[in-house]
Amino acid sequence: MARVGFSLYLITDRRQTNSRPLDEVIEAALRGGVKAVQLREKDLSPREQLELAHRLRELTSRYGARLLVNDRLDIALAVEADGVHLGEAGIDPATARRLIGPERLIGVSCHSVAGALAAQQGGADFITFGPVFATPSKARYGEPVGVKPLSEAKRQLRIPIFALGGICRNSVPEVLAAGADGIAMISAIIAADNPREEAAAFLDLLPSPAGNE
Ligand code: 3NM
Repeated sequence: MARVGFSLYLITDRRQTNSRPLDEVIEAALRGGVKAVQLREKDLSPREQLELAHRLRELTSRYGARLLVNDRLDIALAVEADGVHLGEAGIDPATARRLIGPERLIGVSCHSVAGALAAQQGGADFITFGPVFATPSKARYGEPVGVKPLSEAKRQLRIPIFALGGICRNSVPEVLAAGADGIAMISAIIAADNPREEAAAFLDLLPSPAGNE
């Protein structure tokens, strides 16, 4: 975890903010202690993603948090993000590494033990693994895989593994017991009535130095 340095990974979805501006929700989560944010607004145009990335870069820097950009290496580089987050079927981590250099983080979304091993082999710094549980985020992430393959992936990986998909406060002990090094989520924080308090409550459940460097 040393290189990664956070254990709560917040993923954006501006459609789940209950009509609040995304920046406002992200800032509340940062106030609650979130130290890593992934910009994931795939349906925005590249220009719109770039503009949002600039704003989130400013916000995350202000709170000493990392910013990672989903898929778009160009946007990550343009705003001096701390890393990129790749899909299993996207640009492979080894190619991404050549483009973004040795310092920036590479996260990869994995859905199977084989995918997790391939991501590690390709040079990923960490992976998200899921969907562990049924996700209220509705999009098509496939059937929940449960905690068993998460444990199996953990057994075979050296890099940190973040449980993703349907994570709520109640499920944190189970995924930690299964071997997750951290957790990642959209709705539990983005759609929360009070994203600041929710983020802080999640961080309290995570082993120290949860969310902190
Ligand atoms: N990726 P929530 S599940 C963006 O399994 C994403 O790779 C997944 O949303 C994967 O925390 C997911 O609201 C959605 O369940 C997670």
